[in-house]
Amino acid sequence: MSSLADKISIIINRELNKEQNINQYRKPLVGFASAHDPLFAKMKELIGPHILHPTELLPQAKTVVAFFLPYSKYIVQANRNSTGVAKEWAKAYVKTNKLIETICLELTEELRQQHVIATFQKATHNFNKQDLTAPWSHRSAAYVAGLGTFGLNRMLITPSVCAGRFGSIIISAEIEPTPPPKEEYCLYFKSRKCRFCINNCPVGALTENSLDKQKCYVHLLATAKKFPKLGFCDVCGKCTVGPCALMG
Ligand code: B12
Ligand code: SF4
Ligand code: SF4
Repeated sequence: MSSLADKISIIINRELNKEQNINQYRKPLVGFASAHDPLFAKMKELIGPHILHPTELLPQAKTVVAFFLPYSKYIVQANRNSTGVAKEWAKAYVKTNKLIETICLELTEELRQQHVIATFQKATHNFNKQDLTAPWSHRSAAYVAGLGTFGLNRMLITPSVCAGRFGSIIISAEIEPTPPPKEEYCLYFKSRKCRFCINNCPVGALTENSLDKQKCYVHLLATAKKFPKLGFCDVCGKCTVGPCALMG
C-alpha cells in the first residue's frame, strides 16, 4: 500500500474509533479504484445516463476511494431478532450517515494539506424522490474499488458483511487500485442455497429478479414515523441481516 493509501485508512479508522463508545462498528474496509476504470463509463449504460463519471465531479480525478463501515454483531442481531425495525438499527443509520460525512470532511481537509484535491457526495438523501436514483452510487463505486459482490438483496456484500454503510470520495492523487474479490459472497449466487433476504422482507418488495423500490421506500418512510426523536431514519434493512450480514 502506498503511504497515501495508508494515511487514508488511518484517518477512517481514527474517526470511527472516536465513535466506538457503544460498540457499533466492526473494522472498516477501504478500497481504491482508478477514476478512469472503464466501469465508471459503463455505469451510464448499466444504471442510466444520470450517473456521474468521477471526472464530472472532479475534473482532476485520478482515484475513487470507497469505504465501508460494517455494523457490529450487536446492531445486526438487534435488527434480526426484533419484530419490526430495531431502534438500534435506526440509531446506527442516523449516526453512520453523519460519521461518513465527518470522515469525508476530515479526509478532504487532511488531503488538501498534502496538495491533493478531493470531493464527495453525501451518504444518502441525495436522491430523486420520484425514481429513487442518485447521481452518484456509493455501492457501485465500492464495487469498482474491489470491496465486494452484489447480492440477491441488491446490497454490495463485502468480505466481512453487507450490513453497514458506504462512503466514497474522489481525489486528484493516484493510488494503486484494489483487485476485485476472487469469490462470490452471496450464497444464492454461489450455490442457490439461500433466499433469506427475499423471505425476510416484510412487504414483499424483493424477488429473484427485481426490487420494487417504491414499495420498499413506502415502508422505510413508515419506519421513520416510528422513531421521530432519532432524526429522519427511513430504514428497514430486514433484507440485510441474513447469513451475509456477519461473515467475517
Ligand atoms: C435511492 C436509494 C435507495 C432507494 C432505492 C434502492 C435501490 N436499490 O435502487 C430505496 C429508498 C428503496 C433504498 C432502500 C434501501 N437502501 Co438505499 N440508497 C439509495 C441511494 C441514495 C442511491 C441508490 C441508487 O441510486 N440506486 C439506483 C440504482 C440503479 O443504483 P445502485 O443501487 O446504486 O447500484 C446498482 C447498480 O450498481 C447495479 N449493478 C449491477 N451489476 C452491476 C455491475 C457493475 C459493474 C456496476 C458498476 C453496477 C452494477 O446493481 C446495484 C444494485 O441494484 C444509495 C446511496 C448512494 N448515493 O449511493 C443508498 C444505498 C444504496 N442504500 C443502502 C441501504 C443500506 C438501504 C436499505 C437497507 C435501507 C436501510 N438503510 O435500512 C434499503 C435496501 C433496499 C434494497 N434491498 O436495495 C446502502 C447500501 C449498502 C450496501 N451494503 O450495499 C446505500 C449505498 C447507502 C450507503 N451510503 O451505504 N435505497
Ligand atoms: S440473504 Fe442469502 S440470498 Fe440474500 S443476499 Fe444474503 S446470502 Fe444472498
Ligand atoms: S429494506 Fe426492508 S422493505 Fe426494503 S427490500 Fe429490504 S427488507 Fe424489504
